[in-house]
This record gives sequence, structure tokens and C-alpha cells, in this order.
Amino acid sequence: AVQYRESAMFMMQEHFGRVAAMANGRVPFDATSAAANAQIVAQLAKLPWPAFAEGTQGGKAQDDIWKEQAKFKDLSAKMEAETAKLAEVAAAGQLEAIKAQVGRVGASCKACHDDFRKR
Ligand code: ASC
Repeated sequence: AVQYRESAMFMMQEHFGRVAAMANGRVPFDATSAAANAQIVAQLAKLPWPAFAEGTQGGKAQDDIWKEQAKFKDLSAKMEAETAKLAEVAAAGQLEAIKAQVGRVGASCKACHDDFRKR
């Protein structure tokens, strides 16, 4: 379970990074690539949660995840929703809107990591 959820998040980071690099101007904007990668991120964002079942404590996950289930669910659902929105926005192909939504996705990753990922 630890390897599964960390793999899913690694893949998410890779594909989100490709969209974020365009949003940040580090690589040229390619609307087709942004849309494809954002779609992959939105699909990957659904995967980690069943792999946080009771008894799977470990890896980079803080034990607080299993003590504050409602809060963890809320933050993970928020990230899923923001990535779904990113896929939508990227499909429309407007760089300015993609930049704004990349910021919201990043903030939703960070919000959960701040409280629940080991440092
Ligand atoms: C990423 C990544 C995260 C988030 C976060 C944003 O690319 O791996 O965890 O963005 O750093 O603040």
C-alpha cells in the first residue's frame, strides 16, 4: 500500500510538473500537452486514497492521517476537485486560466503535505 500510494503521487508530481513548467514559463506552452498531462493528473489523483487503509501506516505518511480521518478526507477530496478543474481548464487551452488553476492545485497538494507528510 505504501509503495502504491507513493508511486501514484510520484506519477502525479511528474505529470503535474509538466503542466506547471508551462504555467511558470520554464517550457513553451503547448496546449495539447497541457491538456493531456492535466487529464492524467486528474485520473492519478483518484488513486492514492484506498491505499491509506487502516494498518498501512508508514512511508512518508504521518500517523495523524489515521487519527484525523475527516480532515485527511477533506484535504484529499479538495486536491482531487482542483485537479479535475485543472483538466477542464487545460482542455479549454487558455494559458492564463491554466496558470491560475496550477496555483490552486499546488496549494491543495501543499495543504495536505503540511499537515500529513513527514518532513
Ligand atoms: C508539486 C509537488 C507538490 C506540489 C507542491 C506545491 O509539483 O510535487 O507536492 O507541487 O510542492 O506547493
